[in-house]
Amino acid sequence: MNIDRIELRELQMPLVHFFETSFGRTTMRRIVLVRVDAEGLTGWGEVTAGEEPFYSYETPETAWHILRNFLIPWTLGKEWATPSDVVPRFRPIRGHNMAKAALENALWDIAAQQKNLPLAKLMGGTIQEIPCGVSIGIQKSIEELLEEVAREVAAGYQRIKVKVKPGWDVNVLEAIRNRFPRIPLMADANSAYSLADVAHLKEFDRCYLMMLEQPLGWDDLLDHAKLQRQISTPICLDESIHSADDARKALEIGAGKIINIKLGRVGGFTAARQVHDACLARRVPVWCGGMLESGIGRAHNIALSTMPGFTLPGDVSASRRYWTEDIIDPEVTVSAQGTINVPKTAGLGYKPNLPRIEKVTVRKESFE
Ligand code: OSB
Ligand code: MG
Repeated sequence: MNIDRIELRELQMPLVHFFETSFGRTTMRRIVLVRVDAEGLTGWGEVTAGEEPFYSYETPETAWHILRNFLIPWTLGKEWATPSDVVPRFRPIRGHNMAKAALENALWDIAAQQKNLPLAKLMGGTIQEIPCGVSIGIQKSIEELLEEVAREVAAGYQRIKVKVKPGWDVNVLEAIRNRFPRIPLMADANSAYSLADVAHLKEFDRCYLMMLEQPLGWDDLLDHAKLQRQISTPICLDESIHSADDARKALEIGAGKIINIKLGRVGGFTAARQVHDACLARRVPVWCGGMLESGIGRAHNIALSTMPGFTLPGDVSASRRYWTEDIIDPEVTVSAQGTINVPKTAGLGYKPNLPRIEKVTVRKESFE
């Protein structure tokens, strides 16, 4: 694959409803898209960084810098046998996985089109209908949260995840449990606690959660292992896992029992597949996390979610939960059973809507 041209765009898209986590509230997304043109085909990737360096240190600005000044010049004008070949080329840059993933994933989109295969098939995916959950942010009141949970359960979603933080946790989870005794329920703390909170975290066990996601430090493994020995709720790691090696170390020391895989956080499809394989070999279930993606990132998440180890419902849900109008055609829709039908056409399986993308673009730059 010979890369002729790469384009960066920054989009600004307002969310249908604000999304609030333990680290803050998002109302407007800034999304950097990478468009790659190679041998008459076009591939797309999305930078999943948050607007502020709170989930991780990456932001749309840092990704633009790393792509523009390093990753793009290293990729342009070269012949790549497979998209995985960019991984060792990108390795001298420490971290910046979301910037790397956006470019590598665009190459996978092209590779799938060249082979006339859906991206899911190219990645070795076997699941044809993926199970979906939703991630519900912190709301203004428990009453509003209960209404939101009721709406998503009625829509068919197979599990409900709620964001928690000190002061909005066991009280909220118990209110949900009282109203919905049997729904598959989990909580995501985005690193809002420390080992000093063990007594409080033990109270989560009363709520019969499928799992508690990333209760402790974003860069911690050891304290999660100490916590897991003291609570019965399974811990799921998100922020702390950046590679298959991280996954191996986490599972060896018992830092968690489940891993959430995000393409951006681990640096693209090649690394995501390695994390998946490391977990599958140890019979550890994985699921696909979300980063409030536009349709481009969402389409990549759908392809990832078809790999056989993705046995738990992920945070991959319908476009309409985020956007009044998504940037792909058709939009991502979810069945009444809470599933997404994996597209069977070549590449992403959804067509980027170019006029719509142009309308929400606030800057662009191209490289030849
Ligand atoms: O921790 O999983 C997370 C969104 C932004 C940053 C971090 C996270 C999330 C979500 C939303 O939980 C998942 C989604 O619906 O895209
Ligand atoms: Mg999370």
